[in-house]
Amino acid sequence: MRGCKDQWRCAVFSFSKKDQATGEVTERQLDDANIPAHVAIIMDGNGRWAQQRHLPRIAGHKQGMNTVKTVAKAASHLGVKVLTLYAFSTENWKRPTAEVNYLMKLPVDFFGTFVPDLIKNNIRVKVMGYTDQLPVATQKAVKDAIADTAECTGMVLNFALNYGGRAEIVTAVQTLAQQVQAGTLDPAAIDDAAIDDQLMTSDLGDLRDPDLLIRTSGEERLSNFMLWQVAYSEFVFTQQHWPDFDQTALEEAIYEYQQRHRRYGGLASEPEKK
Ligand code: V07
Repeated sequence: MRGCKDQWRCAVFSFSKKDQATGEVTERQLDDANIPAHVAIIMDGNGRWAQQRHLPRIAGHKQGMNTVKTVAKAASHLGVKVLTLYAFSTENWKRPTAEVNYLMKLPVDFFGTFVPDLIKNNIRVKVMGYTDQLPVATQKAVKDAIADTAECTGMVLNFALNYGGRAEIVTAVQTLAQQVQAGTLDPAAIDDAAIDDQLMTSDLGDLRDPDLLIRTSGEERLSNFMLWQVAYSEFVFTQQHWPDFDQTALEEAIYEYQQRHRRYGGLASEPEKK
């Protein structure tokens, strides 16, 4: 296929979609030169997925974690550089205690079952959020996952954990205000880049802003996710609940992204971008 030497890698760029209603199969081709570098996903619908099966909500979260594993590997094979996943928001503490306790065990579970696979796939774990407020065992699992994959040079799997977009901006503003008060920062020097540098995505450098934001399960809201960073992102919403999302669903979303981006082909950046 088109000047590509790696058979397996190329195979994933061509995919077929089956229409559930008509049974019609469509062959589609992804443009491997236009894979979004940073994909962010709001993993919604675990509870609804479980409810439809008369299962407890936590069964949906468990299945959702397995989907994280599938989608992380698929994204990495497609050439995505950063995959950011909204795992737990600052608002999620309002859920029933038993559910929160279960969610807090997921990073531990994930670490115990998936780190060797991550290393094999050269995937590095990163976490953004107020992790110091998490239970100690959860913090340890997160730190271990980061440490054990620190040498990986491929895709960054970035979990937003106890993350909130407004809180992130508030923290950044407080830091800048302290620098102004200390006399080390001129208010006139506060620009886009100065704010970028104070956000939790600063260590991602040029890859800090998602090119593509996906939200599953039919909701079409941002829900306090990466408010600053999605200023120029393409948004793709899918009906599938997160546990049903898979490699084909990811390819579909990237295909949609590429359809929208074709019109900018050859330009350094789209017209409205700074
Ligand atoms: C969580 C599974 C995915 C669906 C959405 C909610 C439930 C993976 C992690 C995780 C986080 C940090 C880390 C390793 C793994 C996770 C929570 C929930 C709280 F270092 N999935 N997942 N964390 N869900």
